[in-house]
Parts: sequence; structure tokens; C-alpha cells
Amino acid sequence: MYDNLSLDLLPKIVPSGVSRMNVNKIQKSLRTKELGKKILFVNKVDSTNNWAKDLAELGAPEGTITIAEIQTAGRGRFGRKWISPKGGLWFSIIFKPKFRPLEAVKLVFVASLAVADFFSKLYGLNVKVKWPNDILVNGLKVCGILSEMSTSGNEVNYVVVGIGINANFDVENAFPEKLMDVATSLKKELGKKVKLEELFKALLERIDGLYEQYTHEGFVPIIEKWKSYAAFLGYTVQVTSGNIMFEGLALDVDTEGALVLRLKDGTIRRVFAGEFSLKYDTVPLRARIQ
Ligand code: BT5
Repeated sequence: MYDNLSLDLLPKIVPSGVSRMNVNKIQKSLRTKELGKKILFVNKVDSTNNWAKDLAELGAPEGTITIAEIQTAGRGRFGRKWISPKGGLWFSIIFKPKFRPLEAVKLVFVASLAVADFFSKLYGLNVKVKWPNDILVNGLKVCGILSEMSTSGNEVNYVVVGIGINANFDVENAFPEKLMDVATSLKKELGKKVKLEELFKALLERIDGLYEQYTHEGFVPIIEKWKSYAAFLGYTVQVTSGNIMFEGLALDVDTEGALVLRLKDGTIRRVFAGEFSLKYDTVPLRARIQ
């Protein structure tokens, strides 16, 4: 079905508008194995994840990317709103991995490691990751990742990994008051704008390389590198999962991608999905346990 459609003409998901990002140029110079075989850019879309999921349903191949200048209904996890003004980098990647669902959910770590590495090594920023999907610069959220999967039994049909980076906008103009203390942009932290096309291309190459590594060497090298950016390990954290709230020492993120907590009563609890907040006033575990 996909082969018979011109993607650029799909009316529901591709609004009209002149492309302002030169994706053809990016595509030509891209050094990737899987990602970016097809890059679709529009000025405005509801959500690049919605768009990518529609395309994946139509049979779009692995490595297809959707990217937009503005998202009118950008989404976070659990249906939360993701503010996506002009100047940000909002894109989604279609993966069709040969993994089982339990392996495929860990692609979120591949993406966040790529972003963290890039911000740290190329921009020299103080980068931390927050389990499971946030990238923080100087303690403030600069990037969020939303991974959505379609399965049939124990088979993965596709995974769409959406990456949102607050790049070149002024947070004062874009964010409501309540986000000012928790979120930031690259522009603010670097004191200048970044080159969006370069950032996009380099990230695709980095994610592609790590995806290949994950496929061939497994998850251990990925999670070990990811943990080198994890500031919360050794701290008391609160995890809210559904209606349940746990508080405990964050001991590890294990090879399943689960957060391993030691609760107050000494029991060990593994948490697979949820939301946690750090208690910044606590003392690192390393300082407490001798
Ligand atoms: C996330 O959710 O952090 C995942 C965000 C993924 C966004 C990308 S953009 C491309 C693709 N297309 C989509 O529609 N989504 C993906 P979560 O952990 O649930 O965080 C959401 C919360 O972060 C919100 O409830 C706000 O408090 C806050 N927030 C909203 N917009 C933000 C922004 N631009 N920067 C930082 N924090 C934000």
C-alpha cells in the first residue's frame, strides 16, 4: 500500500506549506545505515509521532523520519502536552526492529544516550539523563522522548521514537510560568542559537550507530554508557507509577531498562514505567553506604 502512495500528498497528515528545512541536502550527506532513508518535513503538523505512526501503519520502511517546524498537538507521555514552538527540533523515527517487544521498548535509551552524548561532547554542556526519557542540561529539561510501539502478539510491528529538543527559542516567550523552573532551551544554556540542520543530521547518525550497536552487541553497552549520564543513581527518588508512589534509593537501571529501588523497608523493587522526581536535598548513596 505504501508503495502506491506519494507520501508528500497524504492530505490528512501533511498540511500544505513550503518546506523550510532542506531535507534533501541532509539526506544526501547522511552517513547512516538505517535511518533517514526517507525524511519528510512539514512546517506544521499535529504531532510528528502521529504522522510517523500513520505512515508506519501504511507500511513505511524502517528509518523513515517525520520532522516538523511546529507541532500543534505535540504529545508527552500519558497524553501530556508537549510545547513545540518554532525553533525547536521535533522529529520521529520509525523503527522496525527484529527484537521482541521487551527489547524494543529499550530503544528510548538508545535515543536518549545519543542526545546526551551529542550535547555533552559537541556542545560541552553539563548533561544528565533522567529515567526513563528526559535529558537535562544544568538540571533543566531540554529534551523529551516519546516511544510508542505497535505489536502483534510477541512480534513488534513498529516502534515510533519521537524526540523533542528545545533548541533555538526563548523559554520566557514559549513556556508557561510553571515550566520556567524545570525546562530550558539550548539557546538559553549556550547563549546562542545552534544550527538545526547540523544538529538533526548528527543526531540521526549517532542514533543510527547506537541502534546498530544495540542490534549486534545487545543492551549492556548502551545502558552502561547511559548510566554514565544518570545523576539520580544513589539518590532517594520518588516514583509514581499509576496510582502507586514508591520512595527509595535508586540503586541501578538494570539490563531490562527497569529502575531498581531499595524501599525504606529494605525490599528491592524494580519499576518498569512511570514518573519519578528526585529529592535534591538527599545525600548520595555512595556517601551513606560504606
Ligand atoms: C516527554 O513526555 O518528555 C516526551 C516528549 C516527546 C516530544 C516529542 S516531539 C516529537 C514527537 N512528537 C510528539 O508529539 N512527541 C514527540 P513527558 O515525560 O510526559 O513530559 C511532558 C511534560 O513536560 C509536560 O507535562 C510538561 O510539564 C513538560 N513540557 C511540556 N513541553 C515541554 C518542553 N517543550 N520542554 C520541556 N518540558 C516540557
